Amino acid sequence: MPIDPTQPYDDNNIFARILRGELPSKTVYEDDSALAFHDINPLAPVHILVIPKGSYVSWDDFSQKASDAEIAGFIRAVGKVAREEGLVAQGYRVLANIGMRGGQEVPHLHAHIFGGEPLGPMLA
Ligand code: DGP
Repeated sequence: MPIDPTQPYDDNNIFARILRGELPSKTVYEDDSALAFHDINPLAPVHILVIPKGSYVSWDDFSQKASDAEIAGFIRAVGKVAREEGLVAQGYRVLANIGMRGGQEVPHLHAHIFGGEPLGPMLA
């Protein structure tokens, strides 16, 4: 069920609970500003989610309220994960769903990284 991206941040959303260590995840990368882990329902051979550690509902929320350092940290983390997964030479996709028409289901900003095979026009 897609979320309303204008809702207040829900401290008990799944990714907030993963960040607090209350739920398990297959972590592939972590630094001060971001956490990356395998998607529970992969849509490509490589399907990783990267989330900022700050409490932001969506890309819209993040782009308005996050500090420049948080934004830079998140973007750099996405690039670093893709490099570390060996995706750069063959290419990959970064995607963020936002709100109802975007099909966003988890109300904590996340970037999907897809790779490992030729990708069709849309994923997620
Ligand atoms: P989106 O539609 O952009 O909000 O995508 C949410 C993604 O999150 C979806 O691909 C499945 C994934 N997901 C949902 N719950 C969990 C979870 O508990 N663990 C992990 N690793 N991924 C999850």
